[in-house]
Amino acid sequence: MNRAERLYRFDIQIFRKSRVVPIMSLTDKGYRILMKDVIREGDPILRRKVEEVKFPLSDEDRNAMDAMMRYLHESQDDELAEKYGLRPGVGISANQVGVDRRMFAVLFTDVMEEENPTLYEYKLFNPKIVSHSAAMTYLPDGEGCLSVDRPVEGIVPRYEKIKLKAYDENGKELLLKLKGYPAIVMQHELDHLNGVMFYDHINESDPQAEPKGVNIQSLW
Ligand code: UDB
Ligand code: ZN
Repeated sequence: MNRAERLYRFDIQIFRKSRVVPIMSLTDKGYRILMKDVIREGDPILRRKVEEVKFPLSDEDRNAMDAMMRYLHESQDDELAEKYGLRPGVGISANQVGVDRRMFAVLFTDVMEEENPTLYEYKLFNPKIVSHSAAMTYLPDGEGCLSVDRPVEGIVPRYEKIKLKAYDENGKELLLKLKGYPAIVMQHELDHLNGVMFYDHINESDPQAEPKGVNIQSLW
């Protein structure tokens, strides 16, 4: 092997090595979350209770949250969703992308309001249900999850109304009064932070059975 050949082989080595080093991490500014970043059911990460967020936010926590909200926006843009193979999401929790912080992002309009629907675009930190209705509701078509790659049928009972206390990205306390679809989305995301999956709520012996002894109505 002459000198030129050796250098050539050496260059290839460097090239191959550089290819396996991640260029960017999810907690870096400007990261784009893809489906490969979404943790799927079966991974114990989704079953663990997640850690409180501390204020002021660290750069890592802020960047991760920004990436989560960016995912929701891009996944709801037909062109970008197609280009990057994103599943259109209405909400995403930090532990679904491997970040151990009690925070989630939501982006949706209330499907029940026909004209001028309210936009729910929130980055929420340390969320907590402070009170809820006795009455319950559920999505008639059931729920799905970005972390679940199979259809799961069955009634997922949710509180019809909740009061959610949370903090915004500046550490300011928020009290959200939610009803119907928005309340369902928030409960789904908050469950993730406690290691709970939507199908944990489905009646095992009869998935389409409404729970007994509770005031419950389908959302539509
Ligand atoms: C979702 N999206 O994002 F009514 F334009 C679901 C998935 C699992 C199907 C991607 C969804 O409901 N999109 C939707 C709904 C509409 C109108 C519309 C788009 N999630 C979020 C999630 O898994 N977070 O962890 C599941 C939802 C099921 C009930 C609430 C959250
Ligand atoms: Zn989910």
